[in-house]
Amino acid sequence: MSTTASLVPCSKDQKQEELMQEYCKNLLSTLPRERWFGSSYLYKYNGFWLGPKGMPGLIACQNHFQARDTDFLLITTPKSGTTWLKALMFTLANRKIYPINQNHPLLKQNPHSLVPFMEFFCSPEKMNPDFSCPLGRLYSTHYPLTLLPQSVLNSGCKIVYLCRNIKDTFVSYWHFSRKLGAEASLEEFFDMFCEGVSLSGPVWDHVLGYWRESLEKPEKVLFLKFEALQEKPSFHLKLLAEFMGCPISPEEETCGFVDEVLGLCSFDNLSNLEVNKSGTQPTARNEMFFRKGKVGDWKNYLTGEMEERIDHITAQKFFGSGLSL
Ligand code: PAP
Repeated sequence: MSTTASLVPCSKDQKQEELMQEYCKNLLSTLPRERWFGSSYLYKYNGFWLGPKGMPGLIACQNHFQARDTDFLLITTPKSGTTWLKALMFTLANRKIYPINQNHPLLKQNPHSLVPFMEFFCSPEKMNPDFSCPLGRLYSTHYPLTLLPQSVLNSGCKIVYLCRNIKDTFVSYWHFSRKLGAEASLEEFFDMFCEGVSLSGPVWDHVLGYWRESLEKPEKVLFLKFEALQEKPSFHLKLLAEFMGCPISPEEETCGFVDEVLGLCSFDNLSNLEVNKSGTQPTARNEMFFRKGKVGDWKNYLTGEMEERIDHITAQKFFGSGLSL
C-alpha cells in the first residue's frame, strides 16, 4: 500500500466493497471457467455461467437485497429484448409523473439507466438506490431463478420474465460479444453456447426455471416471449399493464395511449435517439443494445446443421414442459 493510501481513512462503504471484491476473487478462483471475450471469463456457479463482474453483485444481493411487496423485477435471458421491455415497463409504471411528451426520460436516457440491473448493486450500501416509480420499485436482472435473493421469492414482488427464440438469442449474443471484443468464431461460440456456456446460461435451464414458476404462480410471474410481443404488441402491452396493477383505461385507449407507448419504445425510435447513439452503460455502449430487433435473423447466420443441433437440444430440454421457443 502506498503512503498516501495508508493516510486516507477508508469509508465503511469502501471497506465493505474491498472485502466483497476479495471474497469474490477467492470464490472465482475455485470455480470452473471458460474464456468469454478478451481476458474476460465466464464462471460456473451453482449450475449457471456468470460474468466476473456479476459475482460481487450476486453475493451482495443474495445476502442483503430486501425485496418489497410492491417491487417489480424484469428478468430476462441476455439478448432477449431486455432493453425494449425496460422501456415499456418504465413508461407504463411512470405514466402519471411522465406523460409521453418531449420531456419524457426515455428521450434523454437509455432504458438501462432508468431500470437498473441488480447485478450492479455490489455492496450493502448500494443495495437500495432510489429507482422508485409511482407503483413501487423497478429493477431487472439476468439471474436464473435458483440464484435469486430469497426475499424476491418470499415477498409479493412481481416478476416479468422475457425470453426469445433460442437461435435468435444466440445470434444476438454472438454479435454483442463480438462488439465487446470476443474473437472466437461463430462456430466456436456456437459450440460453447450449445454446451450451455453463455452469460447466465445454459439458456434452456434459465427459461425452464421461470416457465415452471410461471405455471405454478401465474400471479407472481408473467412469462413473455419476444416474438409474441412483436406479433401482438398492443395485446401484450395491455397484459403487462394489468399484471403490473396499472391497467390501461378505456379513456387512455381512446386517446391512443397504446400506440404512443409502442411508438416511443419502438426499435426505430429508441435506436435513433442521440443518447442511444453516443451514451454508455457500465457494461457496453448504448448503441450496442440496438442491432436489428427482428424475428428470425438467425437464418442469415446458422447453417442447416447448426439449426438442427440447436433445435434438437431445445426439443430435448423442453420435452414434456409444454414450452416451445
Ligand atoms: P441485454 O441482454 O444486453 O440487455 P437485450 O436488450 O436483451 O440485451 O437484447 C438486445 C436485442 O434486443 C437486440 O436484438 P438483435 O441483436 O437481434 O437485433 C436488439 O436489437 C433488440 N432490441 C433492442 N431494443 C429493441 C426494441 N425497442 N424493440 C425490439 N427489439 C429491440
